[in-house]
Amino acid sequence: MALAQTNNPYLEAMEEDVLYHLGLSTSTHDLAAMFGDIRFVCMGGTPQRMENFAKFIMKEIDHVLQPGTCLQDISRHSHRYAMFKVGPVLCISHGMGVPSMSIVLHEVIKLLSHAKARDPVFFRLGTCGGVDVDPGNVVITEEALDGLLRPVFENIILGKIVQRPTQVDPMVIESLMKLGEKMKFTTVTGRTLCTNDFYEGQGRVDGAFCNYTKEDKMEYMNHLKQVGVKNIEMESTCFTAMTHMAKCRSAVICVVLVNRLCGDQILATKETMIEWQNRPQQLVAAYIKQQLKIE
Ligand code: R2B
Ligand code: URA
Repeated sequence: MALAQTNNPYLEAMEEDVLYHLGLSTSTHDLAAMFGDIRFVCMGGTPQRMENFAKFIMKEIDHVLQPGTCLQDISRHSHRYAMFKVGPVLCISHGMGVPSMSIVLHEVIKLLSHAKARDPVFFRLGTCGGVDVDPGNVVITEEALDGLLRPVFENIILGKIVQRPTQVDPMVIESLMKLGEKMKFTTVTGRTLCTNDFYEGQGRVDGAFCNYTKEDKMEYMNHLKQVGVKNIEMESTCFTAMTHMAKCRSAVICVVLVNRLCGDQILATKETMIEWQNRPQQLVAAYIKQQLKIE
Protein backbone atom coordinates (compact mmCIF):
# COMPACT_ATOMS: atom_id res chain seq x y z
CA MET A 1 0.00 0.00 0.00
CA ALA A 2 1.45 3.34 -1.06
CA LEU A 3 1.64 6.50 0.97
CA ALA A 4 0.79 9.94 -0.42
CA GLN A 5 4.07 10.94 -2.08
CA THR A 6 5.68 14.30 -1.69
CA ASN A 7 8.68 15.00 -3.93
CA ASN A 8 10.71 17.70 -2.24
CA PRO A 9 14.19 17.11 -0.80
CA TYR A 10 13.88 20.18 1.43
CA LEU A 11 10.98 18.77 3.43
CA GLU A 12 13.19 16.17 5.13
CA ALA A 13 15.49 18.79 6.56
CA MET A 14 12.77 21.02 7.96
CA GLU A 15 12.49 20.94 11.74
CA GLU A 16 8.89 22.01 11.58
CA ASP A 17 6.38 22.07 8.74
CA VAL A 18 3.65 24.66 9.23
CA LEU A 19 0.56 23.83 7.20
CA TYR A 20 -0.48 27.43 7.42
CA HIS A 21 -3.78 27.35 5.53
CA LEU A 22 -4.96 24.27 7.42
CA GLY A 23 -4.04 25.68 10.82
CA LEU A 24 -1.81 22.68 11.65
CA SER A 25 1.89 22.08 12.21
CA THR A 26 4.18 19.09 12.70
CA SER A 27 5.43 20.54 15.97
CA THR A 28 2.08 21.38 17.55
CA HIS A 29 0.05 18.40 16.32
CA ASP A 30 0.68 14.66 16.28
CA LEU A 31 -0.34 14.30 12.64
CA ALA A 32 0.17 10.52 12.54
CA ALA A 33 -2.13 10.05 15.53
CA MET A 34 -4.69 12.50 14.15
CA PHE A 35 -4.72 11.49 10.48
CA GLY A 36 -2.86 8.18 10.09
CA ASP A 37 -6.13 6.29 9.52
CA ILE A 38 -7.40 8.47 6.63
CA ARG A 39 -8.39 6.44 3.55
CA PHE A 40 -10.73 8.81 1.75
CA VAL A 41 -10.25 12.52 1.11
CA CYS A 42 -13.42 14.28 -0.03
CA MET A 43 -13.11 17.84 -1.24
CA GLY A 44 -15.73 20.36 -2.34
CA GLY A 45 -15.94 24.09 -2.87
CA THR A 46 -17.65 25.41 0.24
CA PRO A 47 -17.13 24.87 3.99
CA GLN A 48 -20.92 24.45 4.42
CA ARG A 49 -21.15 21.68 1.84
CA MET A 50 -18.24 19.82 3.34
CA GLU A 51 -19.70 20.08 6.84
CA ASN A 52 -22.97 18.68 5.50
CA PHE A 53 -21.07 15.89 3.81
CA ALA A 54 -19.22 15.13 7.04
CA LYS A 55 -22.55 14.81 8.89
CA PHE A 56 -23.99 12.70 6.09
CA ILE A 57 -21.04 10.30 5.86
CA MET A 58 -21.01 9.96 9.65
CA LYS A 59 -24.53 8.49 9.48
CA GLU A 60 -23.78 6.43 6.38
CA ILE A 61 -20.76 4.66 7.86
CA ASP A 62 -22.25 4.54 11.38
CA HIS A 63 -19.29 6.42 12.76
CA VAL A 64 -19.56 7.21 16.46
CA LEU A 65 -17.58 10.17 17.76
CA GLN A 66 -15.45 9.76 20.89
CA PRO A 67 -17.56 10.38 24.01
CA GLY A 68 -17.57 14.07 24.91
CA THR A 69 -16.47 15.22 21.44
CA CYS A 70 -18.42 16.76 18.56
CA LEU A 71 -17.76 17.26 14.88
CA GLN A 72 -15.36 20.18 14.66
CA ASP A 73 -13.79 22.20 11.90
CA ILE A 74 -10.14 21.22 12.47
CA SER A 75 -8.91 24.16 10.36
CA ARG A 76 -11.19 26.81 11.90
CA HIS A 77 -8.24 28.85 13.20
CA SER A 78 -6.88 29.32 9.70
CA HIS A 79 -10.10 31.08 8.57
CA ARG A 80 -9.29 29.82 5.07
CA TYR A 81 -10.51 26.27 4.56
CA ALA A 82 -12.76 23.98 6.61
CA MET A 83 -11.73 20.42 7.45
CA PHE A 84 -13.71 17.68 9.21
CA LYS A 85 -12.63 14.15 10.07
CA VAL A 86 -15.13 11.32 10.29
CA GLY A 87 -13.21 8.11 11.01
CA PRO A 88 -11.27 7.29 7.81
CA VAL A 89 -12.90 10.12 5.83
CA LEU A 90 -11.39 13.60 5.61
CA CYS A 91 -13.79 16.29 4.32
CA ILE A 92 -12.14 19.53 3.20
CA SER A 93 -13.33 22.65 1.40
CA HIS A 94 -11.13 23.89 -1.44
CA GLY A 95 -12.64 27.25 -2.40
CA MET A 96 -13.12 28.33 -6.01
CA GLY A 97 -10.62 27.92 -8.78
CA VAL A 98 -7.19 26.43 -9.34
CA PRO A 99 -5.10 28.74 -7.12
CA SER A 100 -7.26 27.96 -4.08
CA MET A 101 -7.29 24.24 -4.92
CA SER A 102 -3.53 24.08 -5.42
CA ILE A 103 -2.73 25.69 -2.05
CA VAL A 104 -4.93 23.31 -0.08
CA LEU A 105 -3.72 20.26 -2.05
CA HIS A 106 -0.05 21.02 -1.33
CA GLU A 107 -0.89 21.07 2.36
CA VAL A 108 -3.28 18.10 2.36
CA ILE A 109 -0.75 15.95 0.48
CA LYS A 110 1.97 16.92 2.98
CA LEU A 111 -0.44 16.32 5.85
CA LEU A 112 -1.22 12.78 4.66
CA SER A 113 2.43 12.09 3.95
CA HIS A 114 3.45 13.27 7.46
CA ALA A 115 0.61 11.18 8.88
CA LYS A 116 1.63 8.10 6.84
CA ALA A 117 -1.96 7.58 5.70
CA ARG A 118 -2.17 4.45 3.53
CA ASP A 119 -3.26 4.68 -0.09
CA PRO A 120 -5.75 7.53 0.32
CA VAL A 121 -8.18 8.09 -2.55
CA PHE A 122 -9.22 11.66 -3.37
CA PHE A 123 -12.63 12.85 -4.56
CA ARG A 124 -13.76 16.25 -5.72
CA LEU A 125 -17.50 16.57 -5.17
CA GLY A 126 -18.49 19.63 -7.11
CA THR A 127 -20.89 21.58 -9.27
CA CYS A 128 -20.52 22.38 -12.95
CA GLY A 129 -22.15 23.59 -16.12
CA GLY A 130 -23.34 20.82 -18.46
CA VAL A 131 -22.52 20.65 -22.17
CA ASP A 132 -25.75 19.17 -23.53
CA VAL A 133 -26.25 17.59 -20.11
CA ASP A 134 -29.30 18.68 -18.13
CA PRO A 135 -29.31 20.15 -14.63
CA GLY A 136 -29.43 17.57 -11.86
CA ASN A 137 -27.42 14.99 -13.81
CA VAL A 138 -24.04 13.97 -12.47
CA VAL A 139 -20.85 13.92 -14.56
CA ILE A 140 -17.83 11.83 -13.65
CA THR A 141 -14.67 13.12 -15.29
CA GLU A 142 -12.86 10.78 -17.68
CA GLU A 143 -10.25 13.36 -18.61
CA ALA A 144 -9.68 16.87 -17.29
CA LEU A 145 -8.73 19.44 -19.95
CA ASP A 146 -7.45 22.99 -19.66
CA GLY A 147 -8.82 25.98 -21.59
CA LEU A 148 -6.82 24.94 -24.66
CA LEU A 149 -8.35 21.45 -24.42
CA ARG A 150 -5.06 19.86 -23.34
CA PRO A 151 -5.03 17.20 -20.60
CA VAL A 152 -2.58 19.22 -18.51
CA PHE A 153 -2.38 21.44 -15.46
CA GLU A 154 -0.18 24.37 -16.43
CA ASN A 155 1.52 26.52 -13.83
CA ILE A 156 4.21 29.21 -13.98
CA ILE A 157 7.14 28.22 -11.77
CA LEU A 158 10.26 30.40 -11.47
CA GLY A 159 9.07 32.34 -14.51
CA LYS A 160 8.68 29.27 -16.68
CA ILE A 161 5.61 27.40 -17.89
CA VAL A 162 5.42 23.92 -16.35
CA GLN A 163 2.87 21.34 -17.47
CA ARG A 164 1.73 18.35 -15.46
CA PRO A 165 -0.51 15.63 -16.94
CA THR A 166 -4.01 15.23 -15.54
CA GLN A 167 -4.96 11.69 -14.59
CA VAL A 168 -8.03 10.16 -12.97
CA ASP A 169 -8.28 6.56 -11.74
CA PRO A 170 -10.23 4.41 -14.24
CA MET A 171 -11.08 1.73 -11.66
CA VAL A 172 -12.55 4.21 -9.21
CA ILE A 173 -14.58 5.74 -12.05
CA GLU A 174 -15.86 2.34 -13.12
CA SER A 175 -16.93 1.55 -9.56
CA LEU A 176 -18.66 4.94 -9.23
CA MET A 177 -20.48 4.42 -12.55
CA LYS A 178 -21.73 1.01 -11.41
CA LEU A 179 -22.94 2.48 -8.13
CA GLY A 180 -24.57 5.30 -10.13
CA GLU A 181 -26.82 2.80 -11.90
CA LYS A 182 -28.65 2.21 -8.62
CA MET A 183 -29.25 5.90 -7.91
CA LYS A 184 -32.41 7.89 -8.63
CA PHE A 185 -30.50 10.30 -10.89
CA THR A 186 -28.50 9.90 -14.08
CA THR A 187 -24.71 9.70 -14.05
CA VAL A 188 -22.60 10.03 -17.21
CA THR A 189 -18.87 10.08 -17.88
CA GLY A 190 -17.04 12.43 -20.19
CA ARG A 191 -14.30 14.96 -20.61
CA THR A 192 -14.29 17.99 -18.32
CA LEU A 193 -13.19 21.48 -19.31
CA CYS A 194 -11.45 23.31 -16.45
CA THR A 195 -11.36 27.10 -16.83
CA ASN A 196 -9.84 29.98 -14.89
CA ASP A 197 -13.04 31.99 -14.82
CA PHE A 198 -16.78 31.42 -14.44
CA TYR A 199 -17.91 34.08 -16.94
CA GLU A 200 -15.83 34.89 -20.03
CA GLY A 201 -13.59 31.87 -19.39
CA GLN A 202 -16.66 29.62 -19.72
CA GLY A 203 -18.08 31.55 -22.69
CA ARG A 204 -20.96 33.09 -20.75
CA VAL A 205 -22.80 36.04 -22.23
CA ASP A 206 -24.03 37.30 -18.84
CA GLY A 207 -20.77 38.59 -17.35
CA ALA A 208 -19.81 42.21 -16.75
CA PHE A 209 -17.89 42.11 -20.02
CA CYS A 210 -18.54 40.21 -23.22
CA ASN A 211 -16.92 40.96 -26.56
CA TYR A 212 -18.15 37.93 -28.44
CA THR A 213 -21.62 37.10 -29.74
CA LYS A 214 -24.15 34.50 -28.59
CA GLU A 215 -23.46 32.75 -31.89
CA ASP A 216 -19.72 32.60 -31.07
CA LYS A 217 -20.60 31.09 -27.70
CA MET A 218 -22.88 28.46 -29.26
CA GLU A 219 -20.26 27.57 -31.83
CA TYR A 220 -17.78 27.01 -29.00
CA MET A 221 -20.26 24.96 -26.95
CA ASN A 222 -21.00 22.78 -29.96
CA HIS A 223 -17.28 22.31 -30.53
CA LEU A 224 -16.89 21.22 -26.89
CA LYS A 225 -19.76 18.77 -27.36
CA GLN A 226 -18.16 17.35 -30.49
CA VAL A 227 -14.87 16.64 -28.74
CA GLY A 228 -16.63 14.84 -25.89
CA VAL A 229 -16.67 17.55 -23.23
CA LYS A 230 -19.64 16.93 -20.95
CA ASN A 231 -19.08 19.59 -18.32
CA ILE A 232 -17.24 22.77 -17.36
CA GLU A 233 -15.85 23.64 -13.95
CA MET A 234 -12.81 25.30 -12.38
CA GLU A 235 -10.55 22.90 -10.43
CA SER A 236 -10.31 19.51 -12.16
CA THR A 237 -6.95 19.93 -13.94
CA CYS A 238 -5.13 20.97 -10.78
CA PHE A 239 -6.91 18.33 -8.68
CA THR A 240 -6.21 15.41 -11.02
CA ALA A 241 -2.63 16.46 -11.80
CA MET A 242 -1.57 17.08 -8.20
CA THR A 243 -3.16 13.90 -6.82
CA HIS A 244 -1.46 11.99 -9.66
CA MET A 245 1.91 13.54 -8.72
CA ALA A 246 1.27 12.37 -5.16
CA LYS A 247 0.64 8.87 -6.60
CA CYS A 248 -2.87 8.89 -5.19
CA ARG A 249 -6.01 7.71 -6.97
CA SER A 250 -8.59 10.40 -7.65
CA ALA A 251 -11.98 11.08 -9.22
CA VAL A 252 -14.03 14.20 -9.98
CA ILE A 253 -17.80 13.98 -9.58
CA CYS A 254 -19.87 17.07 -10.36
CA VAL A 255 -23.58 17.78 -10.52
CA VAL A 256 -24.79 19.94 -13.39
CA LEU A 257 -26.44 23.24 -12.40
CA VAL A 258 -27.20 24.56 -15.90
CA ASN A 259 -27.12 23.13 -19.42
CA ARG A 260 -24.85 25.59 -21.19
CA LEU A 261 -26.50 24.84 -24.54
CA CYS A 262 -29.69 26.34 -23.08
CA GLY A 263 -28.45 29.23 -20.93
CA ASP A 264 -25.89 30.76 -18.62
CA GLN A 265 -27.68 31.80 -15.44
CA ILE A 266 -28.16 29.42 -12.53
CA LEU A 267 -31.92 29.54 -11.98
CA ALA A 268 -32.69 26.58 -9.71
CA THR A 269 -34.22 27.27 -6.29
CA LYS A 270 -32.11 26.87 -3.17
CA GLU A 271 -33.96 23.67 -2.20
CA THR A 272 -33.44 22.11 -5.64
CA MET A 273 -29.80 23.12 -5.61
CA ILE A 274 -29.25 21.50 -2.22
CA GLU A 275 -30.91 18.31 -3.44
CA TRP A 276 -28.71 18.29 -6.55
CA GLN A 277 -25.53 18.99 -4.60
CA ASN A 278 -26.22 15.92 -2.47
CA ARG A 279 -25.97 13.67 -5.52
CA PRO A 280 -22.17 13.50 -5.86
CA GLN A 281 -22.14 12.98 -2.08
CA GLN A 282 -24.49 9.99 -2.37
CA LEU A 283 -22.28 8.40 -5.03
CA VAL A 284 -19.08 8.87 -3.05
CA ALA A 285 -20.76 7.67 0.16
CA ALA A 286 -21.83 4.50 -1.67
CA TYR A 287 -18.24 3.99 -2.85
CA ILE A 288 -16.83 4.49 0.64
CA LYS A 289 -19.37 2.08 2.13
CA GLN A 290 -18.53 -0.49 -0.53
CA GLN A 291 -14.82 -0.16 0.26
CA LEU A 292 -15.45 -0.40 3.99
CA LYS A 293 -17.82 -3.33 3.33
CA ILE A 294 -20.78 -1.61 5.00
CA GLU A 295 -24.22 -2.54 3.60
C1 R2B B 1 -17.89 25.04 -9.83
O1 R2B B 1 -18.60 25.97 -9.19
C2 R2B B 1 -17.74 27.06 -8.80
C3 R2B B 1 -18.15 28.31 -9.52
O2 R2B B 1 -19.47 28.65 -9.24
C4 R2B B 1 -16.36 26.58 -9.10
O3 R2B B 1 -15.62 26.33 -7.94
C5 R2B B 1 -16.58 25.33 -9.81
O4 R2B B 1 -15.59 24.57 -10.24
N1 URA C 1 -19.65 25.84 -11.83
C1 URA C 1 -19.00 26.29 -12.92
O1 URA C 1 -17.78 26.42 -12.91
N2 URA C 1 -19.73 26.54 -14.02
C2 URA C 1 -21.07 26.43 -14.05
O2 URA C 1 -21.68 26.71 -15.09
C3 URA C 1 -21.73 25.99 -12.89
C4 URA C 1 -20.99 25.71 -11.79
